[in-house]
Amino acid sequence: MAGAKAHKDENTVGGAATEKAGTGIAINSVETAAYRIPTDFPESDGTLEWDSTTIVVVEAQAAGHKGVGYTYAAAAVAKLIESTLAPVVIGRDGLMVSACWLAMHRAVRNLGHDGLTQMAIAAVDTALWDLKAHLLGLPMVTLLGQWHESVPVYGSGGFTSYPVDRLQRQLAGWVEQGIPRVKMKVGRDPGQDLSRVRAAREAVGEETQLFVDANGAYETKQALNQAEKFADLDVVWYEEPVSSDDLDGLRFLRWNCPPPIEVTAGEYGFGLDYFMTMLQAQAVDVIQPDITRCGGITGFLDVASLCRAYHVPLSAHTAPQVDIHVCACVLPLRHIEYFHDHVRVEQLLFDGALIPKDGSARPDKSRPGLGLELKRSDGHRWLVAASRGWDDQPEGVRP
Ligand code: SMN
Ligand code: MG
Repeated sequence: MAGAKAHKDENTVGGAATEKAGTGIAINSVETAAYRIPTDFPESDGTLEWDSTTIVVVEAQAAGHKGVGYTYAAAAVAKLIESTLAPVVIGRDGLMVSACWLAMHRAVRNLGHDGLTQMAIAAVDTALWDLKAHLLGLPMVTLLGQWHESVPVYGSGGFTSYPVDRLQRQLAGWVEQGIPRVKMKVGRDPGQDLSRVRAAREAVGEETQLFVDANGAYETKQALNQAEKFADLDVVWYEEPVSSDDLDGLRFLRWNCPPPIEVTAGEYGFGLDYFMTMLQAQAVDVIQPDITRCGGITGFLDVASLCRAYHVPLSAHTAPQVDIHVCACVLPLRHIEYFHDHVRVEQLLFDGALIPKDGSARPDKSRPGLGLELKRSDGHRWLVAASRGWDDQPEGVRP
């Protein structure tokens, strides 16, 4: 017995015993900024309405190199990172990302591991993986281990707030860009759903795979009834037909919807236990982890391994510019979501944002890490919160 302070985890790399050990490439700063960017049109789905998107960006530095990561969350996450996560990461070894993840995970024990805390961890973790790739001079796919040359994407938007002509133009636009699968929202006004899906089918033609996402808006039997009508329009993907907390309802629909239709969910998963429970319940045909929610690259790779074990394919939810790289390194990948809001935000804020070609996106191996550089001055007008180190914050942004 090593004494009263002995801790069963003291020898794990996130534990206190090895805190400053390693290569000596110490992380010397973790800075964060939140941007709120208005949408280009009012947006809604089956259960939520919004007119702006908030992204919290992290920049981590070591030995003169910089890594970038982000999450889509409330601006409060920037404060949480500054007060609670940055202090446990600064000074640690920039090559030991898992140790940093574990230290952050432990630091939020009393705040809870789900929700904003896990989104905060995701943003920092992604920045640290990007930093590590920069320190080693490697593209992210080389660092993580690549399975796929490119990742299939699906166009996603089709908001319930869109008039039919806008809905049709958006979905047809993706098809014109060579993307053979598109997703639209349903469930806000169930009486209108069928005619909107029919209009979408007319716009995208017979060859395009058509997905619908109800964001949990339906009751179970109502969802089944809708599915039978959607099947006539060759809908193949039924996302969150009922609440994703209703695993019995999802499983019922999975086995009772007309066979080409796959039932999917998983976007609100923050930790491994959530995904394990959903997989054990056999609730979905395809599971949809969101890398900006489920603990960043470290957490997402764990979820991908679970999917392999359960033989369930994975489709990455939102945040395409991180997904493109990480999902090229994930074997059970089906596709990634090319989500309208995030495509727009990531193009506005980052140099190096990739554009899919012929329905797939290919990681750029000529650039280290994620290949992204934050355009700080372009983002300035949308800044709503920033940490002390941020060099160009407008008056009044810091509390
Ligand atoms: C979604 C994504 C991001 C914000 C709101 C809703 C959605 C999806 O459920 O799967 O695209
Ligand atoms: Mg969804």
